Amino acid sequence: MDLVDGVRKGSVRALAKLITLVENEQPGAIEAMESIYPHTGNAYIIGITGPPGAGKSTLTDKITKELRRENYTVGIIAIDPTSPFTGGALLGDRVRMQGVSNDEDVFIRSMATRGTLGGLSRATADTSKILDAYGKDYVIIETVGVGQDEVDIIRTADVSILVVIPGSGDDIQAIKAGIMEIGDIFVVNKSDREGADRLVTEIKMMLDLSSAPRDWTPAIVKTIATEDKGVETLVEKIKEHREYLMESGTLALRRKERIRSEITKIVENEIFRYFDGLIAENRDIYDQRLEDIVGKKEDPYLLAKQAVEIIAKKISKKAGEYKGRG
Ligand SMILES: Nc1nc2c(ncn2[C@@H]2O[C@H](COP(=O)(O)OP(=O)(O)O)[C@@H](O)[C@H]2O)c(=O)[nH]1
Ligand SMILES: [Mg+2]
Repeated sequence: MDLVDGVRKGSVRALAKLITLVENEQPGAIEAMESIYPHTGNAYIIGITGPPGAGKSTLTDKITKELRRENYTVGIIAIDPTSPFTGGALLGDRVRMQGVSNDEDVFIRSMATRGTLGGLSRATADTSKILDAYGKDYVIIETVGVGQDEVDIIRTADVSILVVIPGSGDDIQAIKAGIMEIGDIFVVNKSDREGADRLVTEIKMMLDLSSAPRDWTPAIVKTIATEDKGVETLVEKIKEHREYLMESGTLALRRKERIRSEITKIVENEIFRYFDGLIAENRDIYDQRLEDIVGKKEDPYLLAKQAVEIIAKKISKKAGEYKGRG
């Protein structure tokens, strides 16, 4: 595997190419990930999420600068679910990360929503592993919002940072809606605006109310990303949290949990590909049967059961072929 070799030897070109290969699920992608995997586990993964415009990219830029001051290398994965349509958002991230985008020890990759189920979180997880194997000390994943894909992505991080800003009531609503539990560190960015202290109090109150059992009391940090204020404290908190994770054994548990959900994703993805192929091969029949189901002449359960049976046969045939080869 030339690309994997290239990545291991520090070639940025190989790095970019391998990420593209894996992101697009091109032939050889799975084999490449198989050879990448043994070289992972050294990078520390930071997940940053929050509503659009909260200052995540600006913060990522400043956190990266702080880490670079200490000579750590950094990989950044910026995810914007809306970008296939707007195109502009990714550019925005790049502009916001101008401070580090010319630093050759910082690698920035923008990623858009994938078509398939869970495709984005899989692509993100793989990219993060590739950056890890390349030798990055830190990988920062920036993602927008609170959808299931984003929650899955943030779960793949070692530390989850939730960014909120004063003066927008719906942010707190969003937190209430259920992502409160995933935040290890809360950042109240744009603290130059009115209401920052009130927001800190609100978050504290909500954390007190939350019944989720925890050994780590989530830190709350006020920042003004544009002025680089509070970022040093934030990086300190990231490190404190990392020490807690290591000493308590939680890091190992989290990583095991991550692998568990990744395996589920890989299996889902693989089976879904078979299903997609099956539909593509039988498009007319499928359409006709859909009509019948809509017209109550048939039911969806039978069709689904038959599809699963066909897929199972195809998979066992393929497994037989593997055995024959090996
Ligand atoms: N006033 C103020 N503006 C900020 C702060 N942080 C970021 N911004 C601005 O908020 C806008 C959105 O920032 P961006 O980092 O792109 O947000 P993202 O969508 O969460 O990545 C930009 O115009 C930033 O310059 C801050 O602490 N204070
Ligand atoms: Mg951004």
